Amino acid sequence: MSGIAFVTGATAGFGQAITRRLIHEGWRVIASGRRTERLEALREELGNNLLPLTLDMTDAAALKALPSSLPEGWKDVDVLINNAGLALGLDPAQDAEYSDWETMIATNVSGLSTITRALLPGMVARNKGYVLSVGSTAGAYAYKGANVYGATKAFVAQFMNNLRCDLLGTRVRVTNIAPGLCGGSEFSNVRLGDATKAAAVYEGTQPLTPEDIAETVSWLLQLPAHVNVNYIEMMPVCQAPAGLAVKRDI
Ligand code: NDP
Ligand code: 8X3
Repeated sequence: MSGIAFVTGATAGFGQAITRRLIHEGWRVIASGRRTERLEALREELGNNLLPLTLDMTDAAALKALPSSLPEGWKDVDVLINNAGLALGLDPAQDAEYSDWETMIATNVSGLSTITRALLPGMVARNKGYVLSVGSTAGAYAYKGANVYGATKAFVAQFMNNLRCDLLGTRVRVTNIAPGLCGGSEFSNVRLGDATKAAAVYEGTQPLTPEDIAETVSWLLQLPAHVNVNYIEMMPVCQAPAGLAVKRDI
């Protein structure tokens, strides 16, 4: 499979690694995010098979205007890689900032579902396409401080499951990739707002890398067109879902 891939969150981390990988494999890539200068730098690096697109995932009108708002020759998106997203904070629910919750829901839930809705009709009409979303292990396993972030990733998981039902009878594929601990991106800096605290998250570990995620995306896209992988959960060897907590004498 090759053609046009639309990568959200291409300015950093997974999205940047996925963009580089797909361009090197012959795809044309619409690389989107809010930081225009980073997108322009990517075009400088990767050439004219990359279309930089400044796009805020919380701007519903801009998302709904897709794909018509894309330049001629870029409207028929074959693959949507729903990667843009973020976690904000690790405070317990009772102390969390309302605004952090609102931003995570606006980006990870509303933005992701709106862009998917906007690009699906073209895929269905062409009877060819792929919606590949980056969920998280946080969507399957609860942990302290994950409250709304984990819930947004559970949304991604179930939205992808439900899309598979609606798309049955078409040749449009759907996958949820759910990584665990992954370094080499801005994720923890964004979440914790502090470089030292962010670095401590990965201390003494060998986490997944953005290139590991890009490798998985690349593999999925090379599978025969009749194969649909519903769900992939990835963790580094140093991580496992290691049990429930018990608090005594409360
Ligand atoms: P980064 O912080 O490095 O990258 C996040 C990307 O999302 C950036 O390109 C950013 O672009 C974009 N983004 C955030 N908010 C918006 C917005 N409102 N509009 C448009 N783009 C936005 O994080 P990662 O690469 O690590 O994360 C990518 C995805 O993977 C996220 O969905 C994250 O939840 C998920 N994930 C991450 C894991 C990890 O441990 N790192 C593990 C599991 C899942 P810009 O700021 O330029 O707009
Ligand atoms: C990112 C992985 O464990 O920080 O989604 O939630 S985790």
